[in-house]
Amino acid sequence: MEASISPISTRSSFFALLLCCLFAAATGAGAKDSRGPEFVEVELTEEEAAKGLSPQVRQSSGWFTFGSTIADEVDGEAEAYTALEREEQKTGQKLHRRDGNRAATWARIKPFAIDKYAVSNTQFQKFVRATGHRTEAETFQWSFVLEHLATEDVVKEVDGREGFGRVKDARHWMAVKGAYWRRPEGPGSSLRGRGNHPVLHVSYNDSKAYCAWAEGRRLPTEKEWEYAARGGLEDEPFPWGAAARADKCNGWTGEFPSENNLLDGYAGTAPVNAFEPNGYGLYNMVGNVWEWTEGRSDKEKPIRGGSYIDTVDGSANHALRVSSRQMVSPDSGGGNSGFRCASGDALNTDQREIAIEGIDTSADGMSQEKLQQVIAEGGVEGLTAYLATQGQSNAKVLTPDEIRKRQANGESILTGEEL
Ligand SMILES: [Ca+2]
Ligand SMILES: [Ca+2]
Repeated sequence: MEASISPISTRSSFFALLLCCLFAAATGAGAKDSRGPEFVEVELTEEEAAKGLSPQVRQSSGWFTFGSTIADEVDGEAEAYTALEREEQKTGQKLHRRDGNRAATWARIKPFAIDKYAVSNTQFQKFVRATGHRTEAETFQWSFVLEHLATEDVVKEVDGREGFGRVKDARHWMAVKGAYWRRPEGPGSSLRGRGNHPVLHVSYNDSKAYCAWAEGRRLPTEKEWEYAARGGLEDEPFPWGAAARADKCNGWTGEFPSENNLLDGYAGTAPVNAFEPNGYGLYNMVGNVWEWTEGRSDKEKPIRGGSYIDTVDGSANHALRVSSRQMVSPDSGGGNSGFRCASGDALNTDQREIAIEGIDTSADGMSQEKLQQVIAEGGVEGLTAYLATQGQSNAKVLTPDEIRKRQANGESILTGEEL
């Protein structure tokens, strides 16, 4: 699959161009406060080791591309996400998003740490034993299971008179009575041989409960998750780079949903430490299981990274990209939803995103290195001041508030007309 950038034809495209240039330069030499491969593995404390928690990697601070600048998602526009949202508001119809990418912004990250692995069944079991936690799937007494992984008996039950049936627009997902983390494919299934596989059927609320027990841990914000998933690469679609390699992570290979040719070795989940880690030493950021992240709305929470039913090229279900996202209700969960924890005091919300519009990148003093240095040193204020001194009267730096306002109004931050 080709990753393409929109042709440069409008003022807004300058913005896209600038982002791409900046991002391409971000790992370059001489960039103060830019991120590089600066991460360290944190040693577990005695308490953490006793709880069997995942080792973590500590990330240094830096700036990065938050969201997708890749323009091949829907109708060739990087603004696909906001455009779709607008359309949904108008029509009241939920539109399919192959990759719910959001328009890219230049985002700052403060130091935080994140688990190397998704939380495994063995780890979750420790938590349940210690706390008696009852997951939401247990409270509801059913959960979603992929037909391909279920036994004939379970399929019969689902489609029978007493059965709960299937998801209307995704009939491969069955509502299976008695499916929960310990019985991932419903009655008759077990965790045998899957202690080191990611826990499944956990909701946002269940994940939060685990983090609370883990003490000092919490869910990563979307920004943290994406920063970590990128593994030090700037504006690449995958944690390993640009190539849509189906053998690099656990997705679906073969004709979905009937055939899985096991090109990546797994029809369902893989162990949490399967496949090569990314540049930050993190495993399975894309693929295997969707991972819960923290978001601002109480009604919906973001999940990231896709799962074993998704594909690197987006040919079936979601695209397994670092920018892919879905918003789902916090009590949802199923046979492909899991999580990993983060820690750190500075909750990296989207408070400090920066966008620039109307800039003439061909002018003097607008080189990628220079602008990056200015942003790194002075943030929004520094950049605004610098652009003014350079005679860039058309350029406008959007503050986080302005970006949010526009997004709330359904406007794309890439195509603002009022400037
Ligand atoms: Ca697979
Ligand atoms: Ca994952």
